This record gives sequence, structure tokens and C-alpha cells, in this order.
Amino acid sequence: MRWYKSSVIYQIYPRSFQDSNHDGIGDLPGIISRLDYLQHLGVTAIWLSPIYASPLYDNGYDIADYCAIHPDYGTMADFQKLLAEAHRRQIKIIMDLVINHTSSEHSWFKQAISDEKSPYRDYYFIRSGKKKPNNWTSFFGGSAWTYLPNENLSYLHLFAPEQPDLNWENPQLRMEIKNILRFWLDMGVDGFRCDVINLLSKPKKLRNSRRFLVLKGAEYYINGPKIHEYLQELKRDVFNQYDMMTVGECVFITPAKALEYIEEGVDELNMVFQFDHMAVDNYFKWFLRPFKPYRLKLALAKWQDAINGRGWNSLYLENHDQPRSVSRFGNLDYYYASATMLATLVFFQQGTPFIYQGQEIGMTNAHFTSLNQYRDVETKRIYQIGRTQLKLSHKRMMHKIKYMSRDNARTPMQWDDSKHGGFSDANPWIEANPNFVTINVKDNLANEHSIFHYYQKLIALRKTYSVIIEGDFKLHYPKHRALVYYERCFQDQQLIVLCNYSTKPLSFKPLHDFSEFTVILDNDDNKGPVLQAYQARVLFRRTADDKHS
Ligand code: ISL
Ligand code: CA
Repeated sequence: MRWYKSSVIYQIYPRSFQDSNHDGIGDLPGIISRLDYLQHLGVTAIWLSPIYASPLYDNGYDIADYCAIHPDYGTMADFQKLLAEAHRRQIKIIMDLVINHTSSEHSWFKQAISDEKSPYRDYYFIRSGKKKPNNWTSFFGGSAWTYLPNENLSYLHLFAPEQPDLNWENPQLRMEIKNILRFWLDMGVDGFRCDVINLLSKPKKLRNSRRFLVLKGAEYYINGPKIHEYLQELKRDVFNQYDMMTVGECVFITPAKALEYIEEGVDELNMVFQFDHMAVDNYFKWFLRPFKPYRLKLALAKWQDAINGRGWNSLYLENHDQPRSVSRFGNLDYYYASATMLATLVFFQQGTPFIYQGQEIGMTNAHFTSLNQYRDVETKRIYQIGRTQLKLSHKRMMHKIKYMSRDNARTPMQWDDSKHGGFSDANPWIEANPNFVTINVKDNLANEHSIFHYYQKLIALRKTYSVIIEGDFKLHYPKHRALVYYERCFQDQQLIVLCNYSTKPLSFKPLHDFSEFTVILDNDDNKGPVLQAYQARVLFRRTADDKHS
């Protein structure tokens, strides 16, 4: 079994994790100082959001130099120290790889726009004149084309104007990217999380989109014509040469399409991040709809049913682009129960768990009340577009932002109850949530019944019961609105997960004889058959006759 299947991966958003030099910005020495904490939690790998040289329009998802560390975060020596210190603790390091676009301050782009004869011009989608080559729109709202009056050029960007898209058709560009990958792998990094990897391939002709309202152009560039050719090339020339893993962020992907990337034998990527369960409370991000627990349950089960046995799932509830899960899918009136129930529901499924910083202590959405407390480029652009183009009121836009803004996940990590939550003694680049006074690592560590300790147990159980990693998956009562009841089997091991995803006590007809099972995890003292609000229980047994193998 490849190592990533038994890994538990912790995502660090470096800017918000731990400041070490009193400038209000998280950094690499700060991360190093917290490795013991992560080891105590039990995670076996860290995914670092971008730490490369960047003007930080999109907090590093706009890279200006792929082989340099942003001075805010430290030096290359700091990075090498982090790598060594992590490896010493049996913790692997996964880098974030943003290769759909660069920063507009990357030297490739600067040369591309300043010199018509430059070989770099073909690294991007650059067209002469002001006329937009097509009607495509950006993920962050507005046109996907920006005009440069001085150069009289227009260029394509699926994200912010400061993030011009790379042209993967160009073989020289592909060679340069492969060298960048080798640079980090030779240094010892253990893999990559590949940003919006399924957007890499654009068609030869950039035709007008027929999509309505949002993401015009998506029908051409999502899983575009040559995407598999490009990834096969990366696999052959780079991935196959190292003991590494990849997880590709694939937006708007179905299980069938995902298998084209991850099916065993294809192995272009080891896993994808899919978004079905991130759409259970919205039609398209900012178009909110009421959250229904059964939708979350079914979205996840769909991926279990389709991928297990043929590929490998990633399991996640949060990342740096999503609201906090306890605020979003849990219930703050049942804070501990709902946070731990969510962890149980998701992380006992088959796949590799990804835990986002602060999730393990139940951090909640930002408390912001005013637009200027937000820092995120997407949030600011969406506000403008909502106000000017959609003519929505300030109140309505603030409501959407409060619920959905990416900054909900980007407030400083809450270490203790001192000023700014122990993240920094200087004013942080983004305000801490004042609830650090009660929600923080120190308190979680001191309290035996904390969310942290629940996560720690959950992670430890993966090392004891191989059924948690390798077992198949069967969802029972799929239509039930409150009950989550699923079963995992592997050889002679059988595991049952029960969750009451509601505020009311829940009784149901068991499909197994629970008296034959041992409870290996429970977020409530209640031992009876009626599950309390948000109660989650995990049961295990060995079957004598090996009937499940
Ligand atoms: O965040 C989103 C919804 O608001 C997604 O649409 C997000 O933009 C998409 O998942 C792509 O995300 C990745 O690429 C972006 C970057 O801003 C995100 O932080 C990153 O995770 C551009 O590089
Ligand atoms: Ca710092």
C-alpha cells in the first residue's frame, strides 16, 4: 500500500499559523516551533499553502518565482530546516503547486508583454488590441481578459488579473515546470497539492462560451482537451521518478471524470479534491441555499461508491477557501458535539484525511462586521460586482460574505488566550477572532474532553484498525434525514459509524447486533440505543468466519 493512503495530512496556511518575528505574519520558523504540537496530534504530513516569492494579491496563489521563498516567510535555509525537522518527526511535507497561472510579476510574464519577439509571449494567452477575444469570465467575477493600454495587449486570466494563465501547449513551458518540480523533489519534499489542475488545458480556438451567468468558458477548459496528455508527461518524466504523492484540486468534477485522473493504472494523480460536498449549501458559491445534512451525507457517499476499489478518495471538510465547518455544517449551540460528529462522519470513510489548521480545535468563522476587515481578493471583487452589476444591497452582500468569505478560514490560528490568540504579539495581517479567549489550543490540550483530543483519538485509531483505512463502504438508510449509518468491512474486521445529524434524540432500527461490537469512539457519555443531539459513535468487531473478505 502506498504511504499516502495511511497518511493524515494537516494543511497549514502559513500566513496565519504562527508568527515568530513580531511582524504579524506567520512564517516558517513559526511552523517549526509548532511541529511538536502537530506530532502530538498525530498527523503524518503537512500540506503548506504557497510560500514562494509573490506579490501576494492572492496570498501566494500568484507566484513570481517558483524557486524562491517569500521573505515574509523566511529563507531557503528556514525551509530546509523545516523539511529536516518535519522528517525527523516522521512528518512529510507536501508543497502547493500553482501551475495553471503565474503572478503578473513573474519574469516570464514581464518579458512576454514587453517584447513581441520574446519566447515567453507564447507562455501565456496574449492577444493584441483591446477587443476581448471571447466572453469568458473569471472565477473571481468579471471578464477573464485584461487589457494593458501601454502595450496594447489583452491577456487571459481565469482568476484575478494579477494571475495570468499559462499556455501548456508550449513545450518549453512544460520543460521549465518539470524542472521546478525536480528542484523541490530533489530537496526532499514528498509531494504536491496541485492547484486547479483540471483547468490546465485550453482549446486551440478560444471560442465564445454559451454558458449563462457564471464561469463562461468553463465548458472548454474544465478537463480540457489535452489535460491527460500533460499529466501523463509530468507523471512519466517526474512523478514516477520519486516516492511522492499528488492531490489535484479539480473544480466541477464528477466521479467518472475524476477516475480519468486517478484510477489505478492511470495514476496521473493519486487523489483529487472534489467539491460536491462544498456545494450542499449553495448553487454556485455566492448563491446560497439552505443547508441540509442529508445532502452532505449523500454527496460524500456518492464519491465513496464511485471511487473505492478503483482509486483513492481525499476526505476534507475545510480548507483555506471554505468557511469553517462547525459554523457551516455544525451547530454552535451544540458546539463540541457537532464538531466531533462532523469529524466522525467524514474521517471514518475510505480515503486520506486532510485537516485544515484550527479545525482540530473547532475554530469558527470570522467575526468581522465591516468590509475593510476582510483581506481576500475574491471577497473584495465579489462585493464590488454584487453591488454594481447585480445591484444587491450592502446588507445582502455582507450577509453572503459573512457566510462564505474565504477569510473565514484565514484568521490567525488560536494558540492561547493571550493577545491575538498567541499567534503574534504584533497586530496580525488579518484580525484574530475574539473567541480565541475560549477557543484555543492551550485550553483544548488542558481539557480531556476537547475537540483536539477527539481528533487525536480518531487519528490514533487509524493506526490500530486497518479497516478504517482499507475497508469498503456501505451507506445504510440513505434516505434518512438525520441518521448517518455506514459500515466498513475489511478481512475479518467490521466497523459501524452512527451519527445523529440533528438536535433531537434519534431512535432507529439497527441493522446489526450491536451487542457483538465494541464502541471504539463516542462523543457522548450516553451508552443507550437512542442517539442524543449530534451524537457520533463508532463500533468495531472481528467476525470469526472472515465472511467479509
Ligand atoms: O475559492 C473558491 C470559491 O470561492 C474556488 O472557486 C477557488 O477559487 C477554486 O477552488 C480554486 O482555488 C485555488 O486556486 C485559486 C486560489 O485563489 C485558491 O486559494 C486556490 O485554492 C487560484 O489560484
Ligand atoms: Ca513573521
